[in-house]
Amino acid sequence: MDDLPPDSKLTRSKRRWAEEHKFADAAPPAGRERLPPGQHLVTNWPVLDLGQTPDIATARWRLELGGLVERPVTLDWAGFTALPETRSRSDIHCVTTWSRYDNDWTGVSTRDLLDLAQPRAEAQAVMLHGYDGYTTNVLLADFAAADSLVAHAWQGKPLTREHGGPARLVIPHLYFWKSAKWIRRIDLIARDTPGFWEVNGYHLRGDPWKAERYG
Ligand SMILES: Nc1nc2c(c(=O)[nH]1)N[C@H]1C(S)=C(S)[C@@H](COP(=O)(O)O)O[C@H]1N2
Ligand SMILES: [Mo]
Repeated sequence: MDDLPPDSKLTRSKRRWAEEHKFADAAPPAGRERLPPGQHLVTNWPVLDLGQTPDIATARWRLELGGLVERPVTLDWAGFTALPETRSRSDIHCVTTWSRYDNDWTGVSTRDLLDLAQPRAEAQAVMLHGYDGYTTNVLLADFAAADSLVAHAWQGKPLTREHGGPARLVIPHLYFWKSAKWIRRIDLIARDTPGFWEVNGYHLRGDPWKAERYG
Protein backbone atom coordinates (compact mmCIF):
# COMPACT_ATOMS: atom_id res chain seq x y z
CA MET A 1 0.00 0.00 0.00
CA ASP A 2 0.95 3.57 -0.49
CA ASP A 3 4.02 2.73 -2.48
CA LEU A 4 2.74 3.75 -5.88
CA PRO A 5 5.35 5.80 -7.71
CA PRO A 6 4.59 9.48 -8.19
CA ASP A 7 2.50 10.06 -11.29
CA SER A 8 4.55 9.95 -14.44
CA LYS A 9 4.01 12.70 -16.97
CA LEU A 10 1.99 10.25 -19.08
CA THR A 11 -0.22 9.27 -16.16
CA ARG A 12 -0.87 12.91 -15.39
CA SER A 13 -1.81 13.51 -19.02
CA LYS A 14 -4.07 10.49 -19.03
CA ARG A 15 -5.79 11.69 -15.87
CA ARG A 16 -6.29 15.08 -17.45
CA TRP A 17 -7.67 13.53 -20.63
CA ALA A 18 -10.00 11.36 -18.57
CA GLU A 19 -11.28 14.40 -16.71
CA GLU A 20 -11.74 16.35 -19.90
CA HIS A 21 -13.74 13.53 -21.43
CA LYS A 22 -16.41 14.23 -18.83
CA PHE A 23 -17.06 17.53 -20.53
CA ALA A 24 -16.34 16.43 -24.08
CA ASP A 25 -18.98 16.84 -26.71
CA ALA A 26 -17.50 14.33 -29.15
CA ALA A 27 -20.37 11.87 -28.91
CA PRO A 28 -22.08 11.45 -32.27
CA PRO A 29 -25.80 12.15 -32.48
CA ALA A 30 -27.96 9.33 -31.13
CA GLY A 31 -28.34 6.37 -33.46
CA ARG A 32 -25.09 7.04 -35.31
CA GLU A 33 -21.96 4.94 -34.87
CA ARG A 34 -18.93 6.96 -33.85
CA LEU A 35 -16.81 5.28 -36.56
CA PRO A 36 -18.37 5.87 -40.01
CA PRO A 37 -18.73 2.93 -42.43
CA GLY A 38 -15.53 1.76 -44.11
CA GLN A 39 -13.26 3.74 -41.77
CA HIS A 40 -10.49 2.37 -39.51
CA LEU A 41 -8.92 4.06 -36.51
CA VAL A 42 -5.38 5.39 -36.45
CA THR A 43 -3.53 6.97 -33.54
CA ASN A 44 -0.95 8.84 -35.62
CA TRP A 45 -1.94 11.82 -37.75
CA PRO A 46 -1.19 11.34 -41.47
CA VAL A 47 -0.25 14.36 -43.62
CA LEU A 48 -2.06 14.82 -46.95
CA ASP A 49 -1.65 17.72 -49.34
CA LEU A 50 -1.06 18.57 -52.99
CA GLY A 51 2.71 18.29 -52.56
CA GLN A 52 3.21 21.87 -51.45
CA THR A 53 3.60 23.14 -47.90
CA PRO A 54 3.14 26.91 -47.92
CA ASP A 55 5.34 28.78 -45.45
CA ILE A 56 3.19 31.66 -44.22
CA ALA A 57 4.69 33.63 -41.35
CA THR A 58 1.99 35.05 -39.08
CA ALA A 59 3.34 38.55 -39.92
CA ARG A 60 2.17 38.18 -43.50
CA TRP A 61 -0.80 35.88 -42.87
CA ARG A 62 -4.23 37.30 -43.71
CA LEU A 63 -7.68 35.74 -43.68
CA GLU A 64 -10.28 37.26 -45.99
CA LEU A 65 -14.03 36.82 -45.71
CA GLY A 66 -15.76 38.04 -48.82
CA GLY A 67 -18.20 37.41 -51.63
CA LEU A 68 -21.88 37.62 -50.70
CA VAL A 69 -21.41 39.37 -47.35
CA GLU A 70 -22.57 42.72 -46.00
CA ARG A 71 -19.17 43.44 -44.59
CA PRO A 72 -16.03 42.06 -46.28
CA VAL A 73 -13.36 41.46 -43.64
CA THR A 74 -9.59 41.01 -43.82
CA LEU A 75 -8.10 39.78 -40.57
CA ASP A 76 -4.41 39.90 -39.77
CA TRP A 77 -2.97 37.56 -37.13
CA ALA A 78 -3.51 40.02 -34.29
CA GLY A 79 -7.11 40.66 -35.34
CA PHE A 80 -7.80 36.95 -35.76
CA THR A 81 -6.38 35.92 -32.39
CA ALA A 82 -8.20 38.80 -30.66
CA LEU A 83 -11.56 37.23 -31.61
CA PRO A 84 -13.31 35.09 -28.98
CA GLU A 85 -11.46 31.79 -28.54
CA THR A 86 -13.30 28.53 -29.14
CA ARG A 87 -12.16 25.07 -28.05
CA SER A 88 -13.68 21.99 -29.50
CA ARG A 89 -12.88 18.25 -29.39
CA SER A 90 -13.76 16.23 -32.46
CA ASP A 91 -12.91 13.22 -34.60
CA ILE A 92 -11.22 13.32 -38.02
CA HIS A 93 -12.54 11.15 -40.86
CA CYS A 94 -10.43 11.09 -44.02
CA VAL A 95 -11.90 9.77 -47.27
CA THR A 96 -8.79 7.55 -47.62
CA THR A 97 -10.43 5.54 -44.73
CA TRP A 98 -8.46 6.60 -41.67
CA SER A 99 -10.17 8.22 -38.69
CA ARG A 100 -8.54 9.81 -35.67
CA TYR A 101 -10.50 10.38 -32.46
CA ASP A 102 -10.34 13.16 -29.87
CA ASN A 103 -8.58 16.06 -31.54
CA ASP A 104 -8.59 19.15 -29.34
CA TRP A 105 -8.78 22.24 -31.49
CA THR A 106 -8.39 25.87 -30.46
CA GLY A 107 -9.35 28.76 -32.71
CA VAL A 108 -12.26 30.91 -33.81
CA SER A 109 -15.66 29.40 -34.49
CA THR A 110 -17.02 29.75 -38.00
CA ARG A 111 -20.17 31.29 -36.46
CA ASP A 112 -18.14 34.11 -34.93
CA LEU A 113 -16.49 34.69 -38.31
CA LEU A 114 -19.89 34.78 -40.03
CA ASP A 115 -21.18 37.22 -37.41
CA LEU A 116 -18.36 39.56 -38.39
CA ALA A 117 -18.94 39.37 -42.14
CA GLN A 118 -22.75 38.98 -42.14
CA PRO A 119 -23.65 36.73 -45.08
CA ARG A 120 -26.31 38.10 -47.40
CA ALA A 121 -29.55 36.19 -47.82
CA GLU A 122 -28.48 34.88 -51.25
CA ALA A 123 -25.40 33.13 -49.84
CA GLN A 124 -26.03 29.37 -49.80
CA ALA A 125 -22.51 27.98 -50.00
CA VAL A 126 -18.87 28.74 -49.25
CA MET A 127 -15.70 28.28 -51.31
CA LEU A 128 -12.60 27.85 -49.15
CA HIS A 129 -9.20 28.85 -50.51
CA GLY A 130 -5.81 27.77 -49.18
CA TYR A 131 -2.43 29.49 -49.61
CA ASP A 132 -1.39 26.50 -51.75
CA GLY A 133 -4.16 27.22 -54.29
CA TYR A 134 -6.38 24.45 -52.92
CA THR A 135 -10.13 25.03 -53.00
CA THR A 136 -13.04 23.12 -51.50
CA ASN A 137 -16.76 23.89 -51.30
CA VAL A 138 -19.28 23.42 -48.48
CA LEU A 139 -22.88 24.44 -47.93
CA LEU A 140 -23.18 27.48 -45.68
CA ALA A 141 -25.14 25.37 -43.16
CA ASP A 142 -22.26 22.86 -42.97
CA PHE A 143 -19.68 25.64 -42.65
CA ALA A 144 -21.69 27.13 -39.78
CA ALA A 145 -22.00 23.86 -37.80
CA ALA A 146 -21.61 24.42 -34.06
CA ASP A 147 -18.29 22.53 -33.83
CA SER A 148 -16.64 24.05 -36.93
CA LEU A 149 -13.77 26.44 -36.47
CA VAL A 150 -10.67 27.99 -37.97
CA ALA A 151 -8.07 26.37 -35.74
CA HIS A 152 -4.58 27.62 -34.86
CA ALA A 153 -3.78 25.00 -32.24
CA TRP A 154 -4.11 21.21 -31.90
CA GLN A 155 -3.77 19.36 -28.58
CA GLY A 156 -2.83 22.69 -26.99
CA LYS A 157 0.12 23.42 -29.30
CA PRO A 158 0.38 25.71 -32.33
CA LEU A 159 -0.77 23.90 -35.46
CA THR A 160 2.30 22.69 -37.37
CA ARG A 161 2.95 23.86 -40.90
CA GLU A 162 2.46 20.38 -42.39
CA HIS A 163 -1.05 20.23 -40.89
CA GLY A 164 -2.03 23.65 -42.19
CA GLY A 165 -0.51 26.13 -39.74
CA PRO A 166 -0.72 28.94 -38.98
CA ALA A 167 -4.46 28.21 -39.31
CA ARG A 168 -6.80 25.72 -40.99
CA LEU A 169 -10.49 25.07 -41.17
CA VAL A 170 -11.98 22.12 -39.25
CA ILE A 171 -15.46 20.82 -40.18
CA PRO A 172 -15.71 17.63 -38.12
CA HIS A 173 -18.93 16.19 -39.55
CA LEU A 174 -17.62 16.07 -43.15
CA TYR A 175 -14.65 14.17 -44.65
CA PHE A 176 -11.40 15.92 -43.86
CA TRP A 177 -10.73 17.09 -47.43
CA LYS A 178 -13.32 19.83 -46.68
CA SER A 179 -11.10 21.13 -43.86
CA ALA A 180 -8.89 23.51 -45.84
CA LYS A 181 -5.35 23.85 -44.55
CA TRP A 182 -3.39 27.18 -44.73
CA ILE A 183 -6.70 28.96 -45.08
CA ARG A 184 -6.52 32.27 -46.92
CA ARG A 185 -10.03 33.15 -48.04
CA ILE A 186 -13.61 32.24 -47.16
CA ASP A 187 -15.81 33.20 -50.09
CA LEU A 188 -19.59 33.24 -49.66
CA ILE A 189 -21.28 32.18 -52.90
CA ALA A 190 -24.83 31.72 -54.16
CA ARG A 191 -24.65 28.11 -55.35
CA ASP A 192 -22.61 25.12 -54.20
CA THR A 193 -19.82 24.84 -56.81
CA PRO A 194 -17.17 22.09 -56.88
CA GLY A 195 -13.66 22.83 -55.58
CA PHE A 196 -10.41 21.01 -56.37
CA TRP A 197 -11.20 17.43 -55.30
CA GLU A 198 -14.88 17.79 -56.11
CA VAL A 199 -13.96 18.57 -59.75
CA ASN A 200 -11.67 15.53 -59.62
CA GLY A 201 -14.42 13.07 -58.69
CA TYR A 202 -15.00 13.54 -54.97
CA HIS A 203 -18.53 13.96 -53.68
CA LEU A 204 -19.94 17.49 -53.55
CA ARG A 205 -20.87 17.21 -49.84
CA GLY A 206 -18.81 14.38 -48.27
CA ASP A 207 -20.84 13.07 -45.33
CA PRO A 208 -18.77 10.21 -43.81
CA TRP A 209 -21.83 8.44 -42.31
CA LYS A 210 -23.38 8.23 -45.77
CA ALA A 211 -19.99 7.24 -47.25
CA GLU A 212 -20.28 10.13 -49.71
CA ARG A 213 -16.77 9.56 -51.05
CA TYR A 214 -17.12 9.97 -54.80
CA GLY A 215 -19.58 12.03 -56.77
N1 LIG B 1 -4.97 23.84 -48.43
C1 LIG B 1 -5.17 22.51 -48.46
N2 LIG B 1 -6.04 21.98 -47.59
C2 LIG B 1 -6.26 20.65 -47.57
C3 LIG B 1 -5.60 19.79 -48.49
C4 LIG B 1 -4.69 20.39 -49.40
O1 LIG B 1 -4.05 19.71 -50.24
N3 LIG B 1 -4.49 21.75 -49.35
N4 LIG B 1 -5.87 18.44 -48.46
C5 LIG B 1 -7.13 18.01 -47.86
C6 LIG B 1 -7.17 16.60 -47.62
S1 LIG B 1 -7.48 15.60 -48.95
C7 LIG B 1 -7.07 16.06 -46.36
S2 LIG B 1 -7.36 14.42 -46.07
C8 LIG B 1 -6.68 16.91 -45.21
C9 LIG B 1 -5.41 16.39 -44.58
O2 LIG B 1 -5.07 17.14 -43.46
P1 LIG B 1 -3.81 16.69 -42.62
O3 LIG B 1 -2.62 16.69 -43.55
O4 LIG B 1 -3.67 17.67 -41.52
O5 LIG B 1 -4.10 15.30 -42.11
O6 LIG B 1 -6.48 18.26 -45.56
C10 LIG B 1 -7.38 18.75 -46.54
N5 LIG B 1 -7.14 20.15 -46.67
MO1 LIG C 1 -8.03 13.45 -48.00
